[in-house]
Amino acid sequence: MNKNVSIIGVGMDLGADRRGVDMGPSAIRYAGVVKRLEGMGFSIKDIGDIVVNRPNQLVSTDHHKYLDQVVEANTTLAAAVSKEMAEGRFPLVLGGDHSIAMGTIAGVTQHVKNLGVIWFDAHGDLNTGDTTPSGNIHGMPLAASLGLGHERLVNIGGFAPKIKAENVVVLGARDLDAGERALIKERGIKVFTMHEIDRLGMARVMEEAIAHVSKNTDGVHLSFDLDGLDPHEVPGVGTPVLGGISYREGHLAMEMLAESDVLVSAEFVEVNPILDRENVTARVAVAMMSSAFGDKLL
Ligand code: NNH
Ligand code: MN
Ligand code: MN
Ligand code: MN
Repeated sequence: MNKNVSIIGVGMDLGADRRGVDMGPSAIRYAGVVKRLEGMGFSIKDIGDIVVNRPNQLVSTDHHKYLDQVVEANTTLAAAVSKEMAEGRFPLVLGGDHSIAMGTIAGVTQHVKNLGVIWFDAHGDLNTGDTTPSGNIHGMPLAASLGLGHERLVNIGGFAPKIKAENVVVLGARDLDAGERALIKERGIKVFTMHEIDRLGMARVMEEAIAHVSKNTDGVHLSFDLDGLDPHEVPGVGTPVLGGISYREGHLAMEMLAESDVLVSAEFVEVNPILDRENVTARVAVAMMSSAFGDKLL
């Protein structure tokens, strides 16, 4: 893996229902991400946080809450990610709510034409303005990256679509909305729900997932929503869903990804320090990162 890593923070929570994930980048830095990765031999450049314009009053309407702010932040993020990659560095993006995946993927796909994506999440994030039950844009970034939904979201970075349905794997899903299920079937998106993880075991699931996202692609992006893990292990997430991936399973999944050496970019999102205890969610995020980056016990 590329030993030069750029950390990019995005202190945004406007895509989510509950405030607080805007502090995620600080919590993850406080949990020692830079030291941990440096200790593994990586050269880290922390570019700081992307500026996010927050309205002074949090009121919002319609099917795409805070659309202007979300588009603006993601446009800035896409440019920052693209710039770091142009300098030959691996972008590691710290969220922020999951809407920032639109910007990350828009930046990465300026350099990697056929990008595979592992979407680690309790949710599908496959809603559009027509299917969203909440109006929260963090439930839409995977759809938008596939070219589906509001044209302003779809065209972040100035082009669309970013990725193909056949190059995506969703891992850990256990809370899918009706419109998302329909889309998964219609587009044939590969989803390993908790059922498959229980039934086949994480090792087998990851073998299949890695094979799927590596086939016909030039690199793989890891989009890691902390709520994919079980809320007993990571309480600091805004939309916890019981029955998630255990720490051990998540850790194994990341180790297998590291062994496969396919990652070109990664993001860790939805850490909410307000809902957390003793920063454990951010600390788990750092542990998952170090495994994904090839940390070994021996
Ligand atoms: N599917 C729901 C929605 O669209 C919840 C999405 N929440 C997430 N996604 N945290 O990862 O609002
Ligand atoms: Mn998500
Ligand atoms: Mn989620
Ligand atoms: Mn292990």
